[in-house]
Amino acid sequence: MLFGRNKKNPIKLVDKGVVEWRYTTCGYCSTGCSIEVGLDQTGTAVASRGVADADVNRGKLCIKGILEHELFRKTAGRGDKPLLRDYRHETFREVSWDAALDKTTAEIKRIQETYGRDAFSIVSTGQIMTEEFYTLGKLARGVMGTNNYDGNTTLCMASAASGYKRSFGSDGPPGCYEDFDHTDCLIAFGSNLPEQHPVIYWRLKEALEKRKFPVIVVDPRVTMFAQMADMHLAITPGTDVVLLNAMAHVILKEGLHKQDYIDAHCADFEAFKTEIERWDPYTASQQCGVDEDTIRNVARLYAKAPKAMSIWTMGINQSTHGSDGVVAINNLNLITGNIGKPGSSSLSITGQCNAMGTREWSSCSGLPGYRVLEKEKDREEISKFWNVDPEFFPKKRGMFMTDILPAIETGQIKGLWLVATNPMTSMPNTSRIRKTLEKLEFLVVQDAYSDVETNQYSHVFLPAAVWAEKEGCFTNTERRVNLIRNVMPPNGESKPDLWIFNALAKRLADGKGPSFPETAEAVFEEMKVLSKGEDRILDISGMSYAKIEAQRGMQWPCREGDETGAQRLYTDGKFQHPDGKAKLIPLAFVDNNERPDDEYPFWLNSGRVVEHFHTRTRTGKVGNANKFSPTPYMEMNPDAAAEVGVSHGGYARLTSKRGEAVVMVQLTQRVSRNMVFIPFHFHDCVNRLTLGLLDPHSRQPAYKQCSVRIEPAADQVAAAAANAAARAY
Ligand SMILES: Nc1nc2c(c(=O)[nH]1)N[C@H]1C(S)=C(S)[C@@H](COP(=O)(O)OP(=O)(O)OC[C@H]3O[C@@H](n4cnc5c(=O)[nH]c(N)nc54)[C@H](O)[C@@H]3O)O[C@H]1N2
Ligand SMILES: Nc1nc2c(c(=O)[nH]1)N[C@H]1C(S)=C(S)[C@@H](COP(=O)(O)OP(=O)(O)OC[C@H]3O[C@@H](n4cnc5c(=O)[nH]c(N)nc54)[C@H](O)[C@@H]3O)O[C@H]1N2
Ligand code: SF4
Ligand SMILES: [Mo]
Repeated sequence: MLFGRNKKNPIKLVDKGVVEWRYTTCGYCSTGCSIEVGLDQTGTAVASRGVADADVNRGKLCIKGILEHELFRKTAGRGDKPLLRDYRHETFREVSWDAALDKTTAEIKRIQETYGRDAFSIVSTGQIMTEEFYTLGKLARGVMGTNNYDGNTTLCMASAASGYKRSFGSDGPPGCYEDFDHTDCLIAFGSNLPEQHPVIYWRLKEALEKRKFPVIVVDPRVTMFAQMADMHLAITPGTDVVLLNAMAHVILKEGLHKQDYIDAHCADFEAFKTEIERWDPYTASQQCGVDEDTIRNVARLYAKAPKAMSIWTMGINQSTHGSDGVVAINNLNLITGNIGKPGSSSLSITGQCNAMGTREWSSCSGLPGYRVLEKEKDREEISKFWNVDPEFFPKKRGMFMTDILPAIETGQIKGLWLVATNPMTSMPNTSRIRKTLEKLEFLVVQDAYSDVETNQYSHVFLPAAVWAEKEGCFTNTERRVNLIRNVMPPNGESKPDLWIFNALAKRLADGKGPSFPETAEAVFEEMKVLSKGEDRILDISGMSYAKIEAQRGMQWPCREGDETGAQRLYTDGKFQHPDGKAKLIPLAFVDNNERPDDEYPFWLNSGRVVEHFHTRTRTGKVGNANKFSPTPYMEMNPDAAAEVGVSHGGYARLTSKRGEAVVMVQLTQRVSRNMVFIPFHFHDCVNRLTLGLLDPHSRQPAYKQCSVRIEPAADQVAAAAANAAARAY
C-alpha cells in the first residue's frame, strides 16, 4: 500500500486524463472561487480544481465547485431548443430561434402598445455575467423603456444594498476576506458560513489557527457555524435590531464608543443617542431572547477589541427589519470606529455568484455603475452615452420583484420576462404565485433548464447557455471581479444570455438608439468607460480581462493606471453622502412578524444546505450532490416531536395560513422546542407555507419568520397524495 511508505505524498488522485485546464470562476455562491476545468483528449470536461494561486480560495473548492464540470453533461431537463406554445396549457413545440424571438418581440410590442410601456416587466437574477446584466439593462431602460424591471436580488441582497445606501450613501461591501487575518473580534448575524460559503469559512478558520480571537454567532438555530463559535446567541427570530440597539446602549453608556471617529465622520449622533437611551439590555432581552448579561458582555467584547468586524447574511436581510438590521450593524461599526481599516468592517456576505454584478451594472434599481434614475446628472450621462432621449428614462425607479408579481394580479402588468430565476419555487406563498403567473397574457422564460418549474406557465422558452459555456465576469462578496473563460460550447442550440439580449435588442430597437457590442469583452470595455471618475467608487477602468485572469480576480475600485484594486472602501473616513459623512440612523422597532400562537405553535425557519443550490435546477442533477440530500425534510426538536406525535424518519404535515407541505422529519437539538427548520431547495415545499411580509425599505421578503402547525402524516404515499392535492388548489 502507498500508505505509510510514501508519507510525503500519501494521496494519489485518480488520473482523469486531463490534457488542458481552463480558467473560470465558480457559478454558485458569492465566495468567488477561481476554478480550472480540466478537459480530456476528446474535449470532454472531466474535472474541476481550485486555482492554487488565487487569493480567494488558494486551491480549495467546496463540494459544489468540485463537481461543477458535471453541469456540461447533457442531462434531462437541460434546455437545448427554443420552445413555443400559443396557449398556456398546450404542449410545447420546438421552434427555430427566429420564430421564438419574433414571437417574443411581437408580444412585447403588443403589450407595451396596448397597455403602456410599464405593463411589460422583466425580472432577472444574480446568476448571469455582469456584461449580460449591463446589456439587459440597456435593453430594458434604453430600448424597451419599462420601469418595472428588477432582479431576484430583491429576495436576497436588497436589504444589504438598502442598508449600505442609508448608512454610507452608497452600496458596496467595504471589507474583504483578508480582514479575518487582522480582526480581534468577529460577530456573525444570521449567516451559516460553513455550509453556505464554505471557502470563506475556511479563510476564517485559517485566520483562527494562526491567531485566536472571539467569534460570536447570532442565529436562532445551532448551525455548524454556531457549533464552532465561542458564543452562540440563540436570538428570537426577527429581533436582531433590538439586540443591536441594546449593544449600542451599553457601548454609549459605558463610554466605549470612539467619539473622535464619530465627530469626524458621522452625522446625526445626537438623534441616534436619544433613541438608543430607550434600549437598555433588560428591556431588550425581553424582546430578543438574549439575556441582559450576555448583551453587555458581547457589547464590551466588541467595543474593546482594537479591531472588530461584523458579517451577516440572510438571517438579517430576509426580515421585515432587514434594511434596519443592516443599518443597525453599520451603526455598531460606526460608533466603534470599525470601518475601512484592516480587521474592521461591516461586511455583508452576499448570496449568488453575481449578486454584486447585478447591483453594480444591471440598471435594475436605476442606471448602470451605481447611478440612479432620481438624479438628473445620472440620467443625462447615460442618455448621452447610450444615444437615447433623457426624457425616455423615468425619474424614479419602478416596482421591485416582490411588487411586480402582485401587480400581475391587479392587472397592471400583462407580460413578464423571467431571466434565470424560478419564483414558482423561490417566492413566498407559491400557490399564490402559481395563480399569478396564470394571469399573464405572455410569459417568456429564459433559463438554462427547461424543467424549471416556472416554465410550466410560459408561452416561450429561450434556452440559455450555463456558466462557462459562455464568457464574462462575476463580482464576489469582497468586490472582486473575476473572469469566466469560455470552457465549453453551449449545450444543444442554447445560446449565451448576451447573445439572446442582443438578438432581442436588434428586433426591438429597429436600428435606433444604443449600440450593442457582440462580445463580452467589448461590453466590459464599454462599462469601464462608464465607471471612470474621481467621485465614482465603482471604478473598474484599471482592469482588463487579461489582468483579471493573471491576478485571479481584481477588487474595485481599480482606477485607470492602477496595477491592482483596493482592498477596502472608506479607508479615509469619507463616505458617499453629499456631506461626506456616514449617517447614524436611530431605529425604532415595531414587532410586526407573524408569531407562533395556539393554532400555529411553531416558528418556521428556512434556509439552505451545503450540497444544494437554491431550487436545484443544477445541483438536483449532479448525482453526488443530490445523493446527500435528495428528500424534502425538516429539522425538529425531539421533545416537540414527541408532543405532536411525529417520529424520526417519519413524515409530517405542516400547515400555515397559506398552505400545506409534507416533509420527512429529522430530529435534532439544533432547533429549539418551538421552531422547525426546512431547507428551501425543494419545489412544493417550504414556500407553500411562508408568508413573506416585506421590508418597507428594501421590499425583501421575511422568509425566515412565520408560524405553522405540525401533525403526523401516515406515510410517504399519504404524503405524496397530500402534496398532489395541495398542488391542485
Ligand atoms: N450550499 C449553498 N450555498 C449557498 C446557497 C445555496 O443555495 N446553497 N445560496 C447562496 C445565496 S443566494 C445566499 S443568499 C446565501 C445565504 O446564506 P446564509 O444566509 O448563510 O444561509 P441561510 O441558510 O439562508 O440562513 C442563514 C441563517 O439565518 C438564520 N436565521 C433565521 N432567522 C434569523 C433571525 O431572525 N436572526 C438571525 N440572526 N438569524 C436568523 C437561520 O437559522 C440560518 O441558519 O448562501 C449562498 N450560498
Ligand atoms: N423559503 C425561502 N425561500 C427563499 C430563500 C430562503 O432562504 N428561504 N432564499 C431566497 C434567496 S436569498 C434567493 S437568492 C432566491 C433564489 O431564487 P431563484 O433565483 O428563483 O432560484 P434559482 O434556483 O437560483 O434560480 C435561478 C435559475 O437560473 C437558471 N440559470 C443558471 N445559470 C443560468 C444562466 O447562465 N443563464 C440563464 N438564463 N439561466 C441560468 C437556473 O437553471 C435556475 O432556474 O430564493 C429565495 N427564496
Ligand atoms: S465556496 Fe462557493 S464559490 Fe467556492 S466552490 Fe463552493 S459554491 Fe463555489
Ligand atoms: Mo440569495
